[in-house]
Amino acid sequence: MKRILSIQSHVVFGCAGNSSAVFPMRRLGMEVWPINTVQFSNHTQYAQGWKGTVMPVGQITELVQGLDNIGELRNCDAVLSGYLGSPEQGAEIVAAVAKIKAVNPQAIYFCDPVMGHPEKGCIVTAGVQEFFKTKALAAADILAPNLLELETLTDRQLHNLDEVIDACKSLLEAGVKMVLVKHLAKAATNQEQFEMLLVDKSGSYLVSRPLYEFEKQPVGVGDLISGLMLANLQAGYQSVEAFERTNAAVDAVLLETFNLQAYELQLVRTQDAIASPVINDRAKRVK
Ligand code: PXL
Repeated sequence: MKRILSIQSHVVFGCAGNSSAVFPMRRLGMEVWPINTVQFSNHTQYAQGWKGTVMPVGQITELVQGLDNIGELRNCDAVLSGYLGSPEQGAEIVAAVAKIKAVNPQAIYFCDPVMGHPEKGCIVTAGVQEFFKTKALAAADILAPNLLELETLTDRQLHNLDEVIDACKSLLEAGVKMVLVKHLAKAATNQEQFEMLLVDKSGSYLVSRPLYEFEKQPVGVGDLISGLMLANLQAGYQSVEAFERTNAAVDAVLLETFNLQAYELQLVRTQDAIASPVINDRAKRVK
């Protein structure tokens, strides 16, 4: 049994942050310890807005101290972070990672650098970007940016796959062991498909899945991708197979969501596909 400390947002209704990633990770057999960075009624992309609060500074540190007091910190195999409510929470996460690695050197830090998409309504507080570019980058074993986040992390403009691979390699040179680009967007090789890229020391790999014509694109897909990738890795799958399984599971969730014309991800209805995905698209080695 692997244990994952998952530090990201909580929404009461629907799927984003922990509310998107925790159930799928558990369905893959992980023991998940959620810490919530915010508690919102719903994700921030509803036209009607949202209610709720950012968790106070100090709470992550306090909860991690509590886990240490009961002797559980050394049992933590991985830390996953996503949507942050404040840059101070970022510093607390990096300190928690250091504390965990001191008692379990095998533990890894999977960082999804959620930077927001103001034009889409994904609002992330000022200062969080800077945290990811500096402290998170130095501490992360695995990074899972989308294209925009990768551009910000590397201070580069990325127009095509070669440039994206180069940018990922620059992160590997900085000490990150694996980079998963959750969405290649304008740098994709086929604009009719949804493409993701995995770069690690074994090479660079592309997977694709169909694009569904949603009226309103569901939120929390990136959080689902990161959670599934980490859980599949922790379950013992090699990086490329974990990547293929993640892609296939996300496709199953999105297809069901699309077929039901739903706005929120249909995770419960697709739980069997999450646990045992049917892989139609094998990863293609691109470098
Ligand atoms: O999926 C990113 C995300 C996470 N958490 C919250 C969000 C969003 C995107 O809008 O609102 C609360």
